[in-house]
Amino acid sequence: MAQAEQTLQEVLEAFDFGAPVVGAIRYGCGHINDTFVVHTQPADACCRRFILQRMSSAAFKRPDQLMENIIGVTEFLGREIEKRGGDRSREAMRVIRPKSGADFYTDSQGGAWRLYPFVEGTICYQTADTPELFAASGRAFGRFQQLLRDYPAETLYETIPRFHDTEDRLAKFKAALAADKLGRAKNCQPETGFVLAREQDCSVALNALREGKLPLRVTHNDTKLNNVLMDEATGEGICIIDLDTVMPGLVIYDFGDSIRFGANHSAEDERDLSKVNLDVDLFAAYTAAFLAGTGGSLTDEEIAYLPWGAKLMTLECGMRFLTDFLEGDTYFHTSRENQNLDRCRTQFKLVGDMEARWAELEAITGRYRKQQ
Ligand code: ADP
Ligand code: GN1
Ligand code: MG
Repeated sequence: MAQAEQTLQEVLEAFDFGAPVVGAIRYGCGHINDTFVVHTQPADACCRRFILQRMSSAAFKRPDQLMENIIGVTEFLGREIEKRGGDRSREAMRVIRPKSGADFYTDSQGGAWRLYPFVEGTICYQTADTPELFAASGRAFGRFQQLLRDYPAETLYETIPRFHDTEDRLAKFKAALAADKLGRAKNCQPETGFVLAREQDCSVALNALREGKLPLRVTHNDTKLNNVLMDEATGEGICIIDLDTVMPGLVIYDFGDSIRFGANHSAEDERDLSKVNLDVDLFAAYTAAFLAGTGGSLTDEEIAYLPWGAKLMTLECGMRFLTDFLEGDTYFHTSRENQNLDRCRTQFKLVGDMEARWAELEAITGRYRKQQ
């Protein structure tokens, strides 16, 4: 039994669920945290559900700082949503503190746990089957960006230092390749060559930031389709979840990571690469919706760099999967052999597609520049 299951009973007792707990089971498709859904049975109402998570100690070294960020951000979002006449209980996450009153619970093994209400009446999709669905996620992530526009960025901790620093990701990949501690480098030579041929690319966004062309904003940094809950009734993206990496970043990262994950019709670990193809119509649908969601607040330079956001997030993520493969699959959850290598291959296939269709991507985003 995994460690998380072993300590579950202790953790359940640390929180007040307001009704007897009738079960807790693993939930969702996240790669990072251990997520459980907890069912409770109030005496005079239907079952109430909660999301209980053990935060990944591999990813997050300071759960205290992480939770301070999340509490600050969720409370801020709740107030902004209320100001706009929204329903904060469905549109914003809410942290439920343990009985101790602390921000999270630390179990006897040192694991850090947090609790949220389950946002009912929503669906979490793993692939964007229609442009409408993908557009709805884009509006939601764009709106998220807008809602946090005035968040005091200087109060946010960097929960994972240099998270989207692609130059640093490249350096970490090279170090893992040189160490090759499991002898796996021989199994990924084409992928290694793919990265090394694109070393210069890894500096494009960072150079633009250093040159003052792209501003730092408060960004989500992990804008996968399965990090937005869609309203079952309306199909709109209502609640952005997985706030672990809300930090100062570039808006092109948020745009790009959504494209990486969602602008194709295959799973991230698909083994048949003939099924992995960039869908430019989905790219176009997302672009329009994301920019509308941000309220037209992006600068022309930011819009110009959107295709780079897509390519860099995809290249970077592929490099991260490859690094984890070389290091023995210690960061991303895996459920089968070579899964991280398969994930890396889908990412690089998509990077290749983006390169081949670069002019089309630039033409799509270029339409939204104010100065033509
Ligand atoms: P990870 O960092 O591991 O991806 P997430 O915070 O994204 O963890 O949670 C994993 C999954 O759990 C999500 O993709 C979603 O399906 C589900 N989930 C998380 N929070 C909620 C919530 N408050 N209400 C409903 N479902 C949720
Ligand atoms: C992880 O937490 P999750 O599963 O939404 C990862 C992202 C990667 C993604 C790849 C904190 O996202 O950065 O892009 O997997 N999150 C963290 O699917 O590392
Ligand atoms: Mg997630």
